[in-house]
Amino acid sequence: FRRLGLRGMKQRLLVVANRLPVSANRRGEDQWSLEISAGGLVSALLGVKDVDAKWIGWAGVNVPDEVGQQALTNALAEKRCIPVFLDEEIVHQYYNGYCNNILWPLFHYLGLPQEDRLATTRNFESQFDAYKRANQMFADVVYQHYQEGDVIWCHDYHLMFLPRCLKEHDINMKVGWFLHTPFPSSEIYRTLPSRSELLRSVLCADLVGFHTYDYARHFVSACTRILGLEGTPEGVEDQGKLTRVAAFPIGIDSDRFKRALDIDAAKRHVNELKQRFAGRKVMLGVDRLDMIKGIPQKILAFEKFLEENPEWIDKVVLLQIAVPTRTDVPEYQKLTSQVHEIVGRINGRFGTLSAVPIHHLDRSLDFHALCALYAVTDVALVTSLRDGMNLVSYEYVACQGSKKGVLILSEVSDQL
Ligand code: ADQ
Repeated sequence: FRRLGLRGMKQRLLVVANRLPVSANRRGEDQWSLEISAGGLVSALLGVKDVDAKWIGWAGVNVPDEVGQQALTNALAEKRCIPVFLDEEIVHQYYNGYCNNILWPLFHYLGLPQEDRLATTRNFESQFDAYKRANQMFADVVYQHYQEGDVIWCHDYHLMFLPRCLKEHDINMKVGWFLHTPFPSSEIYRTLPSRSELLRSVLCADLVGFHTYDYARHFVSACTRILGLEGTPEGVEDQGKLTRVAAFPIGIDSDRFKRALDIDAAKRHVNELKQRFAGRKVMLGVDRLDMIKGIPQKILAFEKFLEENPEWIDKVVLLQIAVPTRTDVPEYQKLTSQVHEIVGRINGRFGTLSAVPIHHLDRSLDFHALCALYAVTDVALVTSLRDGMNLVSYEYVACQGSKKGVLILSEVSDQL
């Protein structure tokens, strides 16, 4: 924050991310309930303390009527959140289409969508257009709430166009942009048709941050190779204007996890889990149900382990907690069915009358239940095929205390 010029509580921080840290559910015409959402960006930013921060983002629901919008705005204000209202069409094109079907797989080295390439090409322009319109809608909400001196912190691949919209509105706004995913090698990034426009827009920010030095280096190479700009040790220079580029590896508030285990609710969960799995070793997976997390690969590896070590059947359990995500995107629907099919087959193959080897839950867990699982399990399996950082690995270690379970971390994860 200091690098962006934020000097204490007198200045405000406006965090802008695609999703707010809470999901909204409608209970009546003007009644909303709010629930904290599970995901890395939210977890990472829970650690932001000692700043006067407000969060601007989409609440994850379509609210076409004014009464509903006003009621939701009021409910969110109590949580220091400000909604951006996106209609179904723009969500389909911008979020499901351009963000989740194009940028997300590309940034994780899965390439542009292979299936029906021609349809993707046909849709590409309209999706990119929707992406820019959506970013402008976020910018419009920022302008409504901006006060001179505020620092604006834009997050992730959803909002690469936002720094440009903000600076076009007011060149003096202090703008940072942080990417939570990997930034791929320029060889991969250059396959994106809108590569130059997006890079130029991100470069409008004053400070651009990545989890690792490698991602920052890839970004600078993309700017030099694609835009012909000059990379310097501080960042990227364009006609005398410097955009600073740096690595800011994200972490967790580890004390929050340790403290949670002192609460009665967590202690109850710990005791229940210990009784339930007594006499067996427990391996744990906690992921959003996303193709980059390598969930089918993890489950198949567990099957291979049982196949090669039959003495472990009935003595070890894999507990996979997979919170559903992007459920409107066909690729994610296919992944869910694939995981269910593999789990069913392995449980049929190795299960006994008294126990099954894999417990798979398609849902989010509350914070104390999650901490209890991290505390009692013997092994945590993080098998991402690529991941920006991966906070689950940190959370597991923070909750283990003196137990010293084993963290098995994919060798392509970037914490190594
Ligand atoms: P994610 O891909 O969401 O984040 P990750 O960093 O592992 O991945 O964070 C997931 C968070 O969600 C963790 O805090 C975890 O506790 C929580 N969570 C996951 N499954 C849950 C479940 N079933 N129930 C409850 N909570 C659950 C993105 C990038 C990452 C990057 C983060 C932060 O993809 O690479 O580390 O942002 O920058």
